Amino acid sequence: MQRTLCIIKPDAVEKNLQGKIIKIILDAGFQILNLKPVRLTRKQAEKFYEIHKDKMFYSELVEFMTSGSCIPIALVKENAVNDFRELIGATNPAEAKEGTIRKLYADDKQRNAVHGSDSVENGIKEVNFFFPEIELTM
Ligand code: IDP
Ligand code: MG
Repeated sequence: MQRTLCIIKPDAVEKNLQGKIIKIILDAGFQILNLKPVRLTRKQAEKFYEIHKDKMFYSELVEFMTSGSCIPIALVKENAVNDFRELIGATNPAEAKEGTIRKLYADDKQRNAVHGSDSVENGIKEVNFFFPEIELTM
């Protein structure tokens, strides 16, 4: 079993898509370990996306991720990391496959509805970032 972190991003929460997105995730066989609506502080968003700090889009990304509430969700499933990346689709919705969450609900490359961890190691790290208590119970 693997863990992966989903975040329903502010664009999707603003459009009230959280129910539809969570249904897709559950129908795909993921189990929710925990979820909580949060308004990220600038510090949290900067830290979470630290890996992108040298990219052109970094400050805009931090701006976007702190612009409204988002919903981090700790997920578990066999092969969770790759399966969730498949389920969300490409970063740019214009390149995302039919039926993926980003194809269905993303506005553009930045406002792309959901986050998904990109490796097993980051899945564990990112789940712990929002849900440190999970480490103690699993
Ligand atoms: P990912 O979310 O598909 O893993 P990353 O390359 O890790 O994509 O980028 C993290 C997030 O930064 C993206 O989901 C998106 O919100 C934003 N982003 C990525 N590339 C661009 C861009 O070229 N312009 C604006 N925002 C971007
Ligand atoms: Mg990424």
